[in-house]
Amino acid sequence: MVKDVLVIGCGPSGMAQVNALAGVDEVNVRCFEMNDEIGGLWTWTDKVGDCHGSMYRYHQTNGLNEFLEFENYSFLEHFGHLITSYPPRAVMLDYLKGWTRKMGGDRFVTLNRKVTSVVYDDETSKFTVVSHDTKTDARHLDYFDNVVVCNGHFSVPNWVPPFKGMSDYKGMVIHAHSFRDAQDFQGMDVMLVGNGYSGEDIAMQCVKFGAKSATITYRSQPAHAESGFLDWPITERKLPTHFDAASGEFKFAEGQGLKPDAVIYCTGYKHTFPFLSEPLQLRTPNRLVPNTLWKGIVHPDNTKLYFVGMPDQYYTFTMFFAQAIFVKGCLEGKVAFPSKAEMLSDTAAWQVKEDEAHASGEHAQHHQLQLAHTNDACSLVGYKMRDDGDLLCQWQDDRHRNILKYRDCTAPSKVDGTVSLVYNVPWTQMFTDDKVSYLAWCKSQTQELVKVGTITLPQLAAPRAG
Ligand code: NA7
Repeated sequence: MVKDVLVIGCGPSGMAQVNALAGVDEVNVRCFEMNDEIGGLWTWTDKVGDCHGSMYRYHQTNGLNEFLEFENYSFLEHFGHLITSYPPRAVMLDYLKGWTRKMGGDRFVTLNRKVTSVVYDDETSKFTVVSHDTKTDARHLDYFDNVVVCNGHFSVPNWVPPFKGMSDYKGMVIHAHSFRDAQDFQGMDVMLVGNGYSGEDIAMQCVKFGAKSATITYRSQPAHAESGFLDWPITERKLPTHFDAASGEFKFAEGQGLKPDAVIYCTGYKHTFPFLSEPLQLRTPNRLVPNTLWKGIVHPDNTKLYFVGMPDQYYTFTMFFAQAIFVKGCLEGKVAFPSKAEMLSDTAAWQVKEDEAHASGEHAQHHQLQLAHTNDACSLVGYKMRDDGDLLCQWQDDRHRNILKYRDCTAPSKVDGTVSLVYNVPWTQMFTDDKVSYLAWCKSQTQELVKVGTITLPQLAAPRAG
């Protein structure tokens, strides 16, 4: 019997799922995406507030793109020439869209369609799904045998309690979710709360585009104690203790107070599924092995409900595709689901391993755990995710060596062995995110390298970049 399957969201996870299911005869797949284009996190809007995206202008990827590259779709196949390892956001979006066109997943997507309710009916064994057309507000009612949740988890800010006295602070206060353009902070002293990847990158963006200084405040430990930010006016300090209205300063346990013009909370995001009915909810912090989900994917109370892209991430695109292949296997009846108790105990055992990896303090143990956990699922359907441990270690080493220069580094492709280009403008001086001029330069540079015999490239079909 053909199964009606709904994929919710068409960011990289949803794309992976529709692509994995394209051409599967037993499945009639549809995907509802509330945006007016596919790409999720990789799309950009200047809208703030009640919107899904958390992307900011001028963002260049902050992980080596070689560990994002799909085994069945090289960058070379897409662009027709080499690119750099940390391209502008729009270039990655172009690649993702090209992959989805090639795989045929795009034909299942309905844009401007926001899912507002998903309820499971025990009598019919189907999900009742209510969705709205965001342009016309027309309401739709559909029934599905299976649902795959791919709505991402970098949209809803994890606001933390304000500092004591903060209500007297008169400067700008936003969460990273609403950070759109570093140029808005020119001439300002900025304080960041939280020193994860957002805190680090938003601080660097602000200073690069003209902020006077950035102070990254941390709760647990400094992230850049060894290498620092060289001569850039970026410092890391332990969180302030309170805001002092009399002096207009945030006060710290040690050292001088700080009078920032703006405070940006970079305190992470919350997994949120407002459209799922209570029995279908997933409640988890952002961790490598999410709470309760069997193999990081299957809801233990309803094995017809899957989540793709929910773990905290070292691996991203390739992991989403691996998870999507596992879901495909579930839909094809290849996976025998154990009892709920067995599923929960399997998840708990993986979480113990995750805790051990955290305790070790070794970066490599985290991504090794993610690889092992994903491949544990994939082994049930005869698939294996590529091991990019060496690239992940290189990326971390490059960052530690020089946080301002890691985006100028190169790496070999695991798919076709080609080595990425060094861009003619270093990241510290790149003030545009223009895709067209970036790709034009990459194309002419590749042609030049071929002409002088520095490289040879495999014979290619016409590129699919759009
Ligand atoms: P992350 O990686 O979740 O980082 C959140 C940061 O916020 C981290 O430094 C936390 O400190 C800090 N935090 C959390 N709660 C508080 C409170 N109450 N007070 C102060 N600081 C706090 O989010 P990002 O947005 O940086 O990165 C998003 C994803 O990008 C990330 O998950 C990766 O997958 C890539 P902690 O270290 O926990 O003490």
